[in-house]
Amino acid sequence: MTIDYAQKIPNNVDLGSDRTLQRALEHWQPQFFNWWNEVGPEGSHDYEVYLRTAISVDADGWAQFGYVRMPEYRWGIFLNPAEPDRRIAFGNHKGQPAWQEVPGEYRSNLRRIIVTQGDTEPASVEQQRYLGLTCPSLYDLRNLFQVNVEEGRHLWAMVYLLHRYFGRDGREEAEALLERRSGDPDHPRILGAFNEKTPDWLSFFMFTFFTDRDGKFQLSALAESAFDPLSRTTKFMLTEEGHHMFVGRNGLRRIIERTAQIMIQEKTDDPQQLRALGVIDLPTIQRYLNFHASVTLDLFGSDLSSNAATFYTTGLKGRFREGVIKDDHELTHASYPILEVADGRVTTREAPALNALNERLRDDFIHDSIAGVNGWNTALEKSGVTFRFKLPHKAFNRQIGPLAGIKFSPAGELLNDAQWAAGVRSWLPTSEDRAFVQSLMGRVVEPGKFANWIAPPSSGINSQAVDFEYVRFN
Ligand code: BYC
Repeated sequence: MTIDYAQKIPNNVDLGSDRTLQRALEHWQPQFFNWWNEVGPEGSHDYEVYLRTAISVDADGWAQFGYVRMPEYRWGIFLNPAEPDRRIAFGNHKGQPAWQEVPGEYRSNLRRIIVTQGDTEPASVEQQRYLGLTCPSLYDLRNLFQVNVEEGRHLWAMVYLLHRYFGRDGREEAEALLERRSGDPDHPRILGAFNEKTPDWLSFFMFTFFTDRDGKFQLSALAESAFDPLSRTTKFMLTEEGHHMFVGRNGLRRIIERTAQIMIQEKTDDPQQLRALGVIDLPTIQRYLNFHASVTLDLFGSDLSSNAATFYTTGLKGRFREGVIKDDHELTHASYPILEVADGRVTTREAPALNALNERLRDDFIHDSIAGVNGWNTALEKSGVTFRFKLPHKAFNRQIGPLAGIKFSPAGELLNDAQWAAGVRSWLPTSEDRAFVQSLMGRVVEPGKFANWIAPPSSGINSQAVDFEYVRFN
């Protein structure tokens, strides 16, 4: 179905036929613009950016490229087409028709999941607010803005569900989504990682590599939901999420490629020498990786969670690729291994699979992340550099779940306080690391030019040249 751009809010949900809902959203829309102006990308108001906009959800329409003045981006509401006779794939309601309305008894849990998902979207825009001022190229600036406008659209996606299906409570939650602020001690965002700073582009690429990947796994689990509108909206969000992870994966690959190039050219792996040459030494990149991986691992929640069990048995949230898993999709008698500390060491023990669903999704995420990290190692190998990146152990630097506060090295060894204190500077970014990375952040906006610390991409966006004018400043 094509989206009707003649309407104030582009949509493929036939908004025009529901005057009450349309009015509620038209009331929320100016508040969204105020929020965007207040905490969205700094200084971007007059820029014309070569952006992808969805004009329909089918293959031809979801990625239309053209220049858009940033505040005029058309944030819309798009759901994937309904699957005829869709059935619930898991939990107590397995085999029953998917729900088109919210069952009363699941209202508050469903609302809570949608609010938590919705809260991450504006949070990430707030976290990335100042990055445009220090972009390493026009190409990267454009990618940042693409990510930002799409996170804004994902907020719209959740706000639509709140307004359409949750009445007054939903409208209040939609307003609160614009009131919380990333990192604000009085009104923080809901989940930990979304209150961290994203102060430089190395952090941004790590965030889009790891934290947007949490998005991929959580959205995939929600795409299985028995509540069909949530399933359809998250399926469409997932198509957009792919580009966000691409930005992270390729951004990091380009940084690593540039450092490796200088290492070979200058025949050195000395961090100080490399820093003096204006590139980011690989151990510093590993420390950033350790930080972002561990903070993101926390986003999956506690290893054992009765919430997760309830969400699954009641059909609200499934597993990653539920449809291809070969089991009974009820898990009442199944078990799953979780980590625990016993007799001074980490071991695994079998726990009820239903309660361990957060852990299972975390493991799916780890598997996917390792594949990405291996890609950089292959590139290092090809360039003749012996350094290898490694994902830290699942127990490293955790703040959520039973491993929180217990000290482990990135290799997974249990440590006492003195051992932790002796190692932490080589495992997590130090203030000196952060200051050094910050010192590299200039602003490069001449088409085809790139900051010294990052290699150009191998190709441009939408088959455009790498030196295409991705952003026009007016
Ligand atoms: N920080 O029973 P537990 C994305 C809370 S990213 C702070 O284990 P549960 C994106 C938890 O809320 C995807 N608090 O939790 C990426 C609970 O609090 P209450 C986002 C945390 O419910 C980049 C308590 O601890 N989507 O889209 O099983 C850019 C007990 O914990 C944290 C979703 O997350 C934390 N890290 O699981 C833009 C999907 N972890 O209720 C966007 C929706 C846990 O007792 N959310 N807590 O006060 C969920 O499915 C679940 O809420 C969670 C938590 C998996 C997050």
